[in-house]
Amino acid sequence: MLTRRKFLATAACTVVAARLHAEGQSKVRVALAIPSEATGPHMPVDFVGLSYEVQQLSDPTFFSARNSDLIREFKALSLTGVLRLGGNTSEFAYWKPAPNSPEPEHPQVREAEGEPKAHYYAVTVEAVRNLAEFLQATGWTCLYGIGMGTNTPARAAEEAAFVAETLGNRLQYFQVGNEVDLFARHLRDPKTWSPKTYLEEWLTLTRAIAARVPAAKFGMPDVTSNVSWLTEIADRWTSIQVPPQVTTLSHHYYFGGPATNPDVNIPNLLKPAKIQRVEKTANIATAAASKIGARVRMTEGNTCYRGGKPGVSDVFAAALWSADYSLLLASNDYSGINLHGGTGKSVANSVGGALPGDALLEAKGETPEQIAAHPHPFYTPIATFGSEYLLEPVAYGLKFAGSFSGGTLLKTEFSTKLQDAGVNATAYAAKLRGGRTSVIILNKDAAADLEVELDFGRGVSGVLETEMLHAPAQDSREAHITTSTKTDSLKQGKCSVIISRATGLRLTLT
Ligand code: BDP
Repeated sequence: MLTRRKFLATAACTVVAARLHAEGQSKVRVALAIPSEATGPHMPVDFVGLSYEVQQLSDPTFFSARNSDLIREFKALSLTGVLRLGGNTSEFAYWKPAPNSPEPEHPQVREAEGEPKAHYYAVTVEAVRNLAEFLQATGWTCLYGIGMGTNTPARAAEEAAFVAETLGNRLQYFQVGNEVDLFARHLRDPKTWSPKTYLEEWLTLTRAIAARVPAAKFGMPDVTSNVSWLTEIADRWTSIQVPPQVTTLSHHYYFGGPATNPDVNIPNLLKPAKIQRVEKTANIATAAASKIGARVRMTEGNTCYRGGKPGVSDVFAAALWSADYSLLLASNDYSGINLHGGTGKSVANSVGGALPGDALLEAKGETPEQIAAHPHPFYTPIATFGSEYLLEPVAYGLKFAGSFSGGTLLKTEFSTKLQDAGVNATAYAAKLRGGRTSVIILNKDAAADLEVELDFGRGVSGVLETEMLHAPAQDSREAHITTSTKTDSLKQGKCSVIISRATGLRLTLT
């Protein structure tokens, strides 16, 4: 069982920001020049986020001001984060405005693999009040999910009115419908379901909400990965008379899945090839968003769908993945990212009742104690072990990348240069709020260490502060962020750093 201490970010005074490996192993050298002008996208202060199932609200003590241990972990991840509530279970939640309100009639739905069973959850006044206090205590804001699959306009509007009033300025926007591009599997008629019919329904629900909450803002359509829906929605947008206010176009992203899929493994997760896929999606999504004056957010995602894969989702490789993926999204002008997680029960329910990763561990002969030592769900950024909450490796990667929040990215060709040099590494740079320049280099290579000569430009002087994201190995069940107060001064604007395999390094010029 992992101890809490193992996970804590430690602050130590290390001067060398690297761990060199034994001789005989390869080292790649490359020079990177840092541009002085910040001409890339702005990374908002609330870039970092988490995503939870709406079903999590059925325990009103979870998101509550009294849950101080969870509040501490949220704040350790970010002081200005965004909590998104949604997931498959949001389609099976119903608003219960008073303790004696009867459960409404629910429409008939079909069962489909990987989708929830038709078990309905009440969202209560108490849960929303506690959520408001939780947000206040953490400093986070909220993207609040209201169901579409089995909801009615009247119930949606009533819930939204209470949520808007109770969350106040902690509410960023409402998201109505989760992964609507998959509704044809279980919630709607596959013969008629399309972006067009979705949009018609969405307008009915959101107009009912806007009638009660005139200032309501929305994010949509929260598709799984099919961003052609965003294009089609944006194309239809101009023909809508007085459309509700949409600030964000959203999609989800899971690297692969489910846990039984052998292609979901560490080498594939860290492969440079995924960069093209992410950029292709980003180009389509950002083009659609700019057409309607919105921004794009990746509102739900992680390493492996249906609850994650043990040994991939819950190890240090996931930290390198989340740091890299977050910065790749920021470089592609996303307004933020929400990594999905929560309790084992809520996520198991969201995918039909069980996590395929558990069956995988059982088949491998792991004992119940060994299985319980994994976080449930396997990909969760904040795990629940008994009454303890722990930041998992995937959260450390997000936190590491989140250090650029509020800054403006510098346009660089770093990643191409690094790949040309034959190393699986990426690098990003930003001008932080206050004007300091910061560089993050992620060495995802399993075999090669990296020596980088950084050139900040002639005449640039200063001292470099370093932070290292590391663990003993890519498959370690741990991650650390080590801060060192000071390293070398620049010599003629240059410095040389060594980044061991499976390590992230952040250098900030002070
Ligand atoms: C998404 C769902 C979410 C699930 C997740 C998963 O929105 O509810 O928990 O996938 O499969 O498709 O892990």
